[in-house]
Amino acid sequence: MHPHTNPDLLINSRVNEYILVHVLSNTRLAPHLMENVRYEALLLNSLTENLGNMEETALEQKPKRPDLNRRRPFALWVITAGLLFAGLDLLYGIIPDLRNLSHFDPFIGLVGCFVILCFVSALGTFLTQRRWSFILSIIVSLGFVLPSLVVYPTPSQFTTFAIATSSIPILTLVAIFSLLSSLNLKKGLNQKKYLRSPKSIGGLLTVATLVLIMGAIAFGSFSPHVSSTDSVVVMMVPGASSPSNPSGHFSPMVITVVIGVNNTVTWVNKDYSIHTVTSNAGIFDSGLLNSGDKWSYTFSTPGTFAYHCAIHPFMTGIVIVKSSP
Ligand SMILES: [Cu+2]
Repeated sequence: MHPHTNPDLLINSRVNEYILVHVLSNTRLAPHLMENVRYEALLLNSLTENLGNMEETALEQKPKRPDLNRRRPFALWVITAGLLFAGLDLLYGIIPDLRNLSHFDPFIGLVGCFVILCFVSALGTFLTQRRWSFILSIIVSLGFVLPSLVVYPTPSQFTTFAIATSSIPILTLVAIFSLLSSLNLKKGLNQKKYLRSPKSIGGLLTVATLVLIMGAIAFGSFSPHVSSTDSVVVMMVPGASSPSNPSGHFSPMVITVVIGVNNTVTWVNKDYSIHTVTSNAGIFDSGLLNSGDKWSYTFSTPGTFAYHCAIHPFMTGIVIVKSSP
C-alpha cells in the first residue's frame, strides 16, 4: 500500500514537504538518494494541491439556497394576499353579528361561507399552485365583485363602504391574476414577466389598485356625512334580525313627515346585524347597512311609503309623507 493514500499523510503533506526540503538542504546524500527524496517531495506537493482543489470544488457545488429554488411568482402573492385580505375584511364586517348570533341568519351564513371560500382558495393557490385553486379564486372573487357592484354602498354607510371599496378592487385584481395564471399554468408562471416579477406591468397594476383604494376610502371618510339635525331618524333596534324581537325592528315603525319641513328620513343601524331599507314599491333602496351605518332619503312626493329589510322581510316600516302646509 502506498503510504500517501493515508488521508492524515495527505493533510500533513505540506509539513512533510517543508521538513524534506530542510533535510535536503542540510544533509549530504548520495545523488541517487537525492533524486528519490526530490521525487517524494514533488509527489507530496501535487497531492496537496489536488486535495485543495477538491475542497474548493466541493464548496462551489453546494446546492443553492432552497428558498431561491422554491421562489413563488409575484402573481401567487397577489392572489393569496388579496383573498386573505378580502376574507378578513368580510369577517370584520360580520364579527358583531357572530358575537350576538341568537338564531341562524341566512345572510350572515352566506357571508361566512364566502369568508371560508376566500381562505381555502388563498391557501390552495399558495400551496398547491393547481388549476382548481386558480379557478376557485376566479369564482370566489367574481362572486363577490359582481353582486357588490349592484348594491354599492354610499360613503354614509361607512363600514360597509370601506369594506366594499377595498375588497372590490382587490378581488378584481385577484380575478385578473388568477385568470392569467391559469391560462399560463402549463408553460409555467415564471415564463411571463407580469406574473413572475413585481417590476412589471403586473406590479404596476397592483400598486395602482392600492393607491386607488386608499384614495377612495380617504374620500369617503372626508365626504360630508348625513347630518341628522334636520331629519327624522328611524333606528334598526338591537336584536332586529330576530323575528320575535321584543323591541321590534324599525323604530318608530310608522313615521309622518311633511315636505319642506322634515322630509329627509335617516335610518341608523343600531343592531349588530346587517340590514337594508328597501321600498316595497321599488322607489328607494339603501343597500346593505352594517352595524353603525346611516342612510338617508328625502321624500318629495306625498303618499304612504311602505318598506322592509331585504335580508329580514319580517322587518317592516311605513313613512307617511304629507304635502307642505
Ligand atoms: Cu334586516
